[in-house]
Amino acid sequence: MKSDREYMQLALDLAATARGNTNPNPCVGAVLVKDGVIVGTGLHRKAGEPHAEVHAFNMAGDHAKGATLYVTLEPCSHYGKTPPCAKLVKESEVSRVVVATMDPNPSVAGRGINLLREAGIEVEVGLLEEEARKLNERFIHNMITNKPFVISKFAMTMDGKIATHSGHSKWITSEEARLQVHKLRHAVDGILVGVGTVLADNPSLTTRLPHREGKNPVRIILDSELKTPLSSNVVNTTEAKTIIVSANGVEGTKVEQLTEKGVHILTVSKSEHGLNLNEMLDELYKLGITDVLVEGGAEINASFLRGGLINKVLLYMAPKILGGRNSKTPFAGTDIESIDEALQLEFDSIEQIGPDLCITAYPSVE
Ligand code: AOF
Ligand code: ZN
Repeated sequence: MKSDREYMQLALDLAATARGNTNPNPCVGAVLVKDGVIVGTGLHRKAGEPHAEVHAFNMAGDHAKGATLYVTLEPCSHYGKTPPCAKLVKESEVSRVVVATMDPNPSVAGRGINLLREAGIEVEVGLLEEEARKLNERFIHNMITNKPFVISKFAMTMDGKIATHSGHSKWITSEEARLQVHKLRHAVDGILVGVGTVLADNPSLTTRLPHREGKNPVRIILDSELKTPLSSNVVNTTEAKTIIVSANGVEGTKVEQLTEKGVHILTVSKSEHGLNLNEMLDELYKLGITDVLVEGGAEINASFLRGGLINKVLLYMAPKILGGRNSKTPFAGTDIESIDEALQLEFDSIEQIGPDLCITAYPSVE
């Protein structure tokens, strides 16, 4: 017989297979076990579709009676796009429910668990909780802040350079690492760069995956003076939506021309250091963007750093040393005097991808 932990791990693995496809909803997995036999499994595949528990109960049928339900997120208690799972769990007459973590959605937030306990079902909460919270880090952040989850991603050499003095940067990391970035693009709602990157590289910022179609994130360009050329790829390629974020008050023919080409112009106020990024994040969240991959350049990265808006860092490091006193580094911005003012992070993991390393870190919580 397998342990509770192993069944929960299976539920987490199932949930993770839908990563990137469930936005704005969380990834959730469920496993039903009776007398040591798995009688039902399910995962939430897409917002609007049934929740994980529904699939698991459909599979189990009558076998659910007296079974144990392992679910990675507290069963919901509210009527959203779908009916409450806690009600279904209650009616199914399972004898025990093991939950990895609570649902931070204010419409649920413990009510699902209470409902089950009140019905006399034994409920345990907290098994593999850390893993479950990591799986839904984006969703948890959304629920707490009503803002998109911001991932700062950059590729650099071992000596911390992202380009030569003239801006040459193709390529720092290997094809394998670049492919992983495309997988990441597939999983996020928005990808953000500054207009400087558009002018320098004319990127299309789409998801390109071999052998399968990728989902394109919304392209977000920070451009306070509307310098994005009408002929640029982000304006002219139609497979992904483009939002240009500019300053309140921009108007004139460029606005009309861009709008005519299908670009959404989002205006925000200007702060001392440029566009008000906090306000921008609020607006993007209202537009349904739950996470944003910030791909540079160095000034944009610095603006997010200065604003304390980075929620996760993905550093791709190539085994190269570039040198050069004028080579570019990932974060520019205004100089600070003391090392104490640095953003303090904690390393989470290191993964080798081909010849490169991918280092994941999160800002420390005080
Ligand atoms: C669960 N199991 O598989 C998921 C849950 O609009 P709806 O009806 O899809 O509800 C979305 C909310 O339900 C979402 O914000 C989160 O609180 C919860 N997601 N809950 O019990 C699932 N996907
Ligand atoms: Zn549910």
